[in-house]
Amino acid sequence: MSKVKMIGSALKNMPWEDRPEGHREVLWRSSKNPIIPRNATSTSNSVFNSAVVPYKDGFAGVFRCDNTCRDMLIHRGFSKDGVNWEIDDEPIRFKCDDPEIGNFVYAYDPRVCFLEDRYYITWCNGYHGPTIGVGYTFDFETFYQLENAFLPYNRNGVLFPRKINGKYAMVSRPSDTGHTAFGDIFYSESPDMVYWGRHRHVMARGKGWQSTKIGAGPIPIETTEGWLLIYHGVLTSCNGYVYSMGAALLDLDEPWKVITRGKPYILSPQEIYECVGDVPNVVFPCAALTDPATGRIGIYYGAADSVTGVAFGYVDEIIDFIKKNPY
Ligand code: BMA
Repeated sequence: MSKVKMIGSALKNMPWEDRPEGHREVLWRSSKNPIIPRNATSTSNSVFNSAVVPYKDGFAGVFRCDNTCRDMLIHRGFSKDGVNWEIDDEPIRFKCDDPEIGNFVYAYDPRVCFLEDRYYITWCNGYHGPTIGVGYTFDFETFYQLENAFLPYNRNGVLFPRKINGKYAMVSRPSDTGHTAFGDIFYSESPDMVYWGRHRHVMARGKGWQSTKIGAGPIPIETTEGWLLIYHGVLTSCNGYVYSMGAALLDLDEPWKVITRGKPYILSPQEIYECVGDVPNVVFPCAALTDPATGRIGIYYGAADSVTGVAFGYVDEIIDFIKKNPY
């Protein structure tokens, strides 16, 4: 087993369940899945593809709640244990200096990244089509919106949790207006969180479960061997798209350079709540909690565009798995 370690503070209180006896795969699901039901707020049709972070003595989150009008909105929530969540009935509204940007159209698939002194939120933001919205909060009470990071069309904008070579860093997936049938992951950097450039290609879609398109999932996890990137990959089956999750290791200083990428998925839709819902056969990771002291990782993912689940694993086992099964 490798001696890989995650960088960061211990998180003793993160949710955890030991690997069930006889379970052979690299990740295992919480026995409490789905931890968030589709009707977690009074108006939600579905709560999925959502982001959580440690906050004060518990956890905070930004949740994708599509409502019963089928508007796509993001809501705030808090939890003591990372499993039982209180999610606001009202969506987050960002304060924005420029009404052209602040004019709300839709928001989905949020990620939350603690960086320097605040919690940045990125999401798929409606602005003449989907692009990457960027905002921040200090306290999960007041939310501020910045410029969109990119021109439309783009999705799955995911920040790195520290500057790299003195610049803010983000991966994203250039897309199209609809249910994009292609897509690779690119890296971009910014001096100020407003202007993004020096774009670099990171990974192309591949074979099998990741043959149609790929997109970054949780905030990349810094380890002694590189950035652990958990991402989703899509297969086009005769019955439509199938969303699974996989992992890759990126160079710490030049994250557009892939060190290792796993050929098999690490989790695919197999449980009933992942296979049956508004969009069947989807596991879509958007966040991870980590405890560097024990190597534990909890991956939060949307299931079948309806509910939210969590899966557990160990960082060294995930990295060993992708090294032993390289792309
Ligand atoms: C993608 C995004 C995700 C969704 C997935 C499956 O294009 O819209 O929000 O989970 O499709 O429907």
